[in-house]
Order: sequence, then C-alpha cells, then structure tokens
Amino acid sequence: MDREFIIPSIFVAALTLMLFSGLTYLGYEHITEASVEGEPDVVIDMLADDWYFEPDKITVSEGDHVRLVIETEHSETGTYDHGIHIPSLGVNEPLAAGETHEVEFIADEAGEHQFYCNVYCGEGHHNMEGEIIVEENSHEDHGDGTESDYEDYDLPVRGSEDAIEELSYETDSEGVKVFNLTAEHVMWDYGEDHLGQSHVVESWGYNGQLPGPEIRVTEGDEVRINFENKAPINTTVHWHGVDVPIEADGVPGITQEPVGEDETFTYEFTAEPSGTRFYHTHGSDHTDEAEQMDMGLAGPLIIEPEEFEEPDVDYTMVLSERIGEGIYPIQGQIYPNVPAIEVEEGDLVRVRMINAGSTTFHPMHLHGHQFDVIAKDGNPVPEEAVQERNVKTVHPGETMDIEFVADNPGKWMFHCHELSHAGGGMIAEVVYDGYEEDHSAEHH
Ligand SMILES: [Cu+2]
Repeated sequence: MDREFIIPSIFVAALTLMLFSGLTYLGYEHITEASVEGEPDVVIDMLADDWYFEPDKITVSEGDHVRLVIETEHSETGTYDHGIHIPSLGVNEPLAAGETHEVEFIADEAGEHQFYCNVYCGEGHHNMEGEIIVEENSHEDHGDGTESDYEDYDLPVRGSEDAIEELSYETDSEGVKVFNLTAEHVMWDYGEDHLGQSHVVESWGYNGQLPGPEIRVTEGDEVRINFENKAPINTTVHWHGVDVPIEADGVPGITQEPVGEDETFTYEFTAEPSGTRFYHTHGSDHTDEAEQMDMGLAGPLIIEPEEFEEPDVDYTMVLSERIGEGIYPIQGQIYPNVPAIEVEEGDLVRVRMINAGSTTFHPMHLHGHQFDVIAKDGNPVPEEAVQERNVKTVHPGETMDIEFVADNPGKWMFHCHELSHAGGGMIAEVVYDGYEEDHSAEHH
C-alpha cells in the first residue's frame, strides 16, 4: 500500500505540483453521504481499471438519484486501489482493488461535472478521469414520453402531421427569395415504435418541426432568411456546404454573436454551389452545437442546378439521432412511421441522405436493388467514378445522393446497417405502387 497516496481532489491543479514536490500524503477525506435514501433512478455499471474509467462520459438528468456500480479490475501492471472523486457533486469514495463498489449521489446540479481517480501512486491514475453531464430537467421525469409526463410542461406537442415538406418564400422587389425560419421549443412526436411505445421528446425545431422544413432554391438565387429564435437558448444558423459570404456563415463568436431568445438575425447569400446541402445550428459556442443539433435544429437545403433534370422520385432523407432516447429517426420519425419511398416500376429514384446527427455514422443499405452514388457532400461524382453500391455510409455532416432504377417490385427495406440504429427506428421502406402486400402472414 505504500505506493498509494491519496490527495483531496479539489487540488486538481496541485497534482502537478505534488508530483514534483514530493508532497505525498495529505490524508483521505470521505465526504460522500453515507447513504442516499431510496431506490436509484439510474444505475450505471462502470469499470475502474488501469488507467481509465469505462464509461468515461455519463449523462443523467437533474435530480436523478444515481447509483454507480463500479468494479475494479487488475491488469498486468498489478493490482491497484482506485478512487472516484466528483468534487462538484460531493462524491469522494475509495475503490479497493478487486471489489465492486456502489457509489450513490443525487445529481442535484445541472452542468458538467468532472470526475477522476484521486489515488496517487506515481503511476497513471491521473489519466483516470471522466465527465458526468447532468441535463437540466425543468420538467421532471419526462423520459418515457407518456402524456402525464409533460402535461404540466407548457409546450405544444407536434408531429409529422403538423410538418410541412417545403418552406414557402416570397420574392421581394429585387428578386430575392425571402424565407422565414424560427427556432421553436416543442415536444416532438417521433411516432410509436413497433412495440407501441410512443416517443414524444422535448425538442428544438425549426418552425416547430423535425427536421426543419426543406428549403429548395435554384443555383444563383439570392436568398434571405429572416431567422427568429423563440427557443430558450442562444443559437445560430449555419448553411452547410454553401459558399456564403463570411457574415452569413452562422458561427458564434467568429461571424456573429449568438441569437438570444426572442432575438432575430438575417442571413443573406447567393445559393451556390448546387447540390444536397443542409442548414443547422452552430450552437451558442462550440460546446453546445452537438446538443442543439440532436435536439432537432437541422433541416435540408436543396440547391437545384439551373438545368435540373428532375428524377421521377426525389426523396430527402435526413438522418438524426436521439441517443438518450435510443432512437435514430429518418425525417423526424421512427420506423414504422418513416415516410415511405413510393415508387412506380421503372422510376428513376433519387434519395438525398443527410446525416444531421452529431455523433454516429450510418451505413445505409438498400434491399433488392443496386444504387449509384451520384453526389457526395452535394457535389456530383464524375461519371467515371460513380460506384454501384448497396451500402453507403454517411458520416456526421455528410450528404450523399444515390440513384437507382425501381426495377424489382415489392416492399423493400432501406435501413441503417448499424443494426442498433435500425432497431432504434432508422428504417425506410421502398414501396412499389400496386404491390400487393399479402405475404406478411406467410411463414416460409
Ligand atoms: Cu446508423
């Protein structure tokens, strides 16, 4: 045990100093409440090994009673005692080697809370660290989306039936296409999953919908977007993949101040280059962009070329993620509510995939057909480089246009082949007109 010395954790900055000063033992301070009453709301299994915590990023809700069940493993480097210290939540627990520990606390303060191993032995404990994110929860326990959960929370419940596909515009006297876009705070209904469970989730959506309405213009159009923020956040709008002038780029702290609640901002740019692009929040700063994206602030921006050869079917497919809810929507809906790709035999079908999630990639797989990847990030793939595929991965921030000929009548799946995403709703169906679905009850 002589290699293990324990420091009070508030001295994060002092750690480095101690390494060099030979200051060793400052005593152990056990400040966690001996027990937190009642059953936990959240139980998280963790591993404390040399030299990491797994997981090292934990998200809970404000007010949650959290139980961490922490195993300490030992590796080839030996058997080490560890500890977990979450200064800002008042947690400071020793984790003896080879045992399982239960550490409980109330996540009573929203925000980011660093934790780390507070054992110092000259080895790598100082690498053992992580973060607990306590999400603000002004409407307690709305997690399962049942009506009673949010009825006291004064937000409109909206779903795909309230959504519009394409945003209308007015043309001003100078020929500028003028759009009105508003960030709004809503409860968004992603639809019932195959088990009949509803997923109504607190969201921020452009014009109150997820994804935001499609903005469709022609290359070279002068565009003005009157943006109003009615969501309780500071935010910006970025025109992803569009060669806008710098003042319209929507980057907080660089091109503009974030737009506060009830404030407005006007974006003006020429729509170029053509292709499948999108618009999305850039947050109030770089730390909350991901959260704002996943809460719903993204929508498609299609810039048609001047000579647009319209395919028979032109389907926009915004892929998003609500990891906390375990769902991966397409066009703001989870399967089986995702709007079908409706085709007739012989149709040329274009699907414009847009990954508007913050974190995960989606290997999108089409059954029964091969498709050509005709554009990446909105830019056309030269004909000689076009690949014939049936799976194509779309990474966060990427757009991918594919085209196929509807030559195999039926009802075909088009789904994410990260199968937990498919399980979370990321499935669309390609449905042929007139195809009789009389096989569902058959067993082969
Ligand atoms: Cu996926």
